[in-house]
Amino acid sequence: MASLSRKSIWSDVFLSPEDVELALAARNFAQKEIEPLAAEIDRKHEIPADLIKKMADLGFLGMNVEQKWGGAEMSALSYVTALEEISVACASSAVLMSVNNSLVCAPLSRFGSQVQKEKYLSKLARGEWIGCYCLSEPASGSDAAAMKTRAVKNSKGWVLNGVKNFITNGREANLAIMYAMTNPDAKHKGISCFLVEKEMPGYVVAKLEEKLGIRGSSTAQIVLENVQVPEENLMGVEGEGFKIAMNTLDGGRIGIAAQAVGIARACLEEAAAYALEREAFGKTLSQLQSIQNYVADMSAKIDAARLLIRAAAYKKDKGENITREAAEAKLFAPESCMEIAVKGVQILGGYGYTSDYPMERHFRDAKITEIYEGTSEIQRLVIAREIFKSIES
Ligand code: COS
Repeated sequence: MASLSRKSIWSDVFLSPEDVELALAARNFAQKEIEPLAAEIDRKHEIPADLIKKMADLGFLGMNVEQKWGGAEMSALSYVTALEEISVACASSAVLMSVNNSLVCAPLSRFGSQVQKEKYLSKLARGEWIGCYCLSEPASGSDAAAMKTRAVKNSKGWVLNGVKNFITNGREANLAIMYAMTNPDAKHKGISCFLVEKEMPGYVVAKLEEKLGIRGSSTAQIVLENVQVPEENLMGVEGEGFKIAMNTLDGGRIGIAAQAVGIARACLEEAAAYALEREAFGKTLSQLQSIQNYVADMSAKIDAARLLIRAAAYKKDKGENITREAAEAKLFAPESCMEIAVKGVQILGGYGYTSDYPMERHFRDAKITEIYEGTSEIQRLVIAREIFKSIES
């Protein structure tokens, strides 16, 4: 693979000195330990277990969890800053980190009982266990409340049956945050949330998806066949699972937005380095106005996306509701990322279309950020609803 003399193009705006230190440490780790493996991770469709362990040892898998539960107890702002750096190196490693932090440790920290935290949170925060988040199904993605998975009460707790689709970390996960209908007549108010262990009989990782991008990250179909879940593994209140799911996704969405900024930054850094080296018409590409225009647009969009993310993280750290801010970041960063990846490939021309350079991987990785944890269409719906709600109230 060809290599370019890239420089990091980032911003420390709104970061504390500790956050800057963290960003530099995350970058140093990502450049030394992750980036050299990124092409192989993509090709082999697997993140090496010892790399996951290294991420865990640095505290990257439980960044916001309290120290007493084995976490790094850092802010949301620190989390999105570190995640951006990991994403520049490898989007697959970044999504494993994002899901474990935002979609698994976060709801357990917020809604889990003392017993549930004692049993699961420390293992997950330390990265001894990996978690996954099971909301989508074969026939329900955006319309999450239309799920068919059922949980029926019996003398020992709950019996779960159903199929969950597109589950990130599904191959590695030891614990699933699992949503199921406990009262189908009540629609979204009949959804509850369960903690389901991979080792519980009837929990089957049925299929691994072949994907366009983030190929190192596993995406599984999980089938539940009469899985007996103990009563104490109901998380939160029965019937409040949908609210847990939505609240969790508010936090998750700023993580995916940070992943999109990281991928976009990789595109910009590589395209700019290439444009400084490559000559055409007796000049370097960097001296051609069309290329300058592309680079300028890429940079402005990355900076704007990052500001949306940091604004949402800042509000989250103050304990405020971030439904609109998270949806705006999750809308703007991924759509910008996709545009930037298209421009990145264009600047490298034929080389951008081959695996000689990492650009084609970034291009493939970019697309999913517009889809998972709520499509761009869903983010627009959420933003518009929040705007009208704020005017009406
Ligand atoms: N935080 C807390 N509660 C929320 C919430 C949030 N961000 N968003 C909605 N709710 C609550 C509502 O307040 C409402 O509560 P009440 O019943 O007490 O009024 C309830 O949840 C239902 O909300 P709503 O009527 O908005 O639900 P809808 O079915 O119309 O749709 C959308 C909600 C479309 C926004 C939701 O289904 C969604 O986000 N879909 C995308 C799911 C997704 O991201 N999937 C990706 C897979 S997970 S990787």
